Amino acid sequence: MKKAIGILCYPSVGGSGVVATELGMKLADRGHDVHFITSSIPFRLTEYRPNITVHLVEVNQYSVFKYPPYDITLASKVAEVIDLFDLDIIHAHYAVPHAVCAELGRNMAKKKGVGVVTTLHGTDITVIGQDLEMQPAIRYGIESSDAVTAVSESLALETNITLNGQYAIEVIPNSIDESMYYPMRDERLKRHYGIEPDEIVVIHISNFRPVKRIDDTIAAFAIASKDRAMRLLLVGDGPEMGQTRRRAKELGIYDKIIFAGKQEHVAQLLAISDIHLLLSEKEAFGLVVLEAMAVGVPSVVSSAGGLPEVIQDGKTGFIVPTYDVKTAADRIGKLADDAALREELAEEGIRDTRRRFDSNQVVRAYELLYERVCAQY
Ligand code: GMT
Repeated sequence: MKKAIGILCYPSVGGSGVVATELGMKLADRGHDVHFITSSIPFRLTEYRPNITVHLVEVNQYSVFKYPPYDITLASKVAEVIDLFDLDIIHAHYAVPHAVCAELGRNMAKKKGVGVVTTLHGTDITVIGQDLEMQPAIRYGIESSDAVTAVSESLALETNITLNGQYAIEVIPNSIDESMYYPMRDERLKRHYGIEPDEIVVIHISNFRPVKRIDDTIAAFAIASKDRAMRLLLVGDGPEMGQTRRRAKELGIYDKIIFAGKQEHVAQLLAISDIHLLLSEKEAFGLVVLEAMAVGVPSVVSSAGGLPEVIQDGKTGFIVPTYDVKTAADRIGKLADDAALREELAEEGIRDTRRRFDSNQVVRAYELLYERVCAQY
């Protein structure tokens, strides 16, 4: 049945924002009324849909407050949107602050019986969850939600371990926009970056936070590229960028690296790549691995978090122990030397993306969850 759904998410670049926005667009395509309640227009909301409304949370900077009251303003906006648009459900992406604000907002609203669904994306548990000061807020966000989902089994398990809880967390994996990420190979961009036709391109895409272990990426590439014609395409920017450049110089591989900077659309960059690399120490899902897989680029990933739920070792890519730079280099070399193996893994990856991460199946899973939650009221 058609529902009015409020979505709380981080609108800026990042997997959780992408997942939430694309879910909202798919829900709108299926006839639901979707209301994004965020600090700015979600960057992936590129197409107009009459049944999507964005409600901006504008925080006033009163001189009496030392800190701008963002969370309270968000909760207040949630209450306003519930009453104005007769919302049935609020879907909060991240326990903190969004699930907490969703709960506060529904209590402030005049309309009662609004459901709250929370999706955990990782950082709220694996990073913020380690902060004991924040644990009561995370627990509150989870416990006050009518249903909680996690993007991987690993995250669901880690949530219960971290919070010492026994929460029933349903796993609904991430999916991608299949109209943006599909099997493609387009060598034209190579010329722009000065890449020779016979050079193997290894790509890493991230927000360059310490959790992504860029040092390991650089070190593994340095070993693998020693006697091979290879380039490393680094896409993204963040706090580790300075250290990455320094390390690349120390290892003598600076000239083999292309720094593409922060990019919103990475499909074209994946289309000139042969191997994708993600050696994070924590990763709830790794949306970029799925994007690479959909385009037809096999990944070498660490065994952290939910990555082994996305990649099947030896079948759709390679999984190496976290922090094991030598094994990562070995797998990169193996793929670099064997075009047929790359092709085999890529083909199986494309099939697996369609089999296990089909966006229609994922949206249907959320719809069924909304039905169940609404039936409680
Ligand atoms: O990876 C990040 O640092 C960004 C973060 C986010 O908020 O987008 O990503 C998290 O959510 C993504 C979407 O569910 C997952 O694919 C990422 O694995 C997860 N990041 C971590 O767990 C570190």
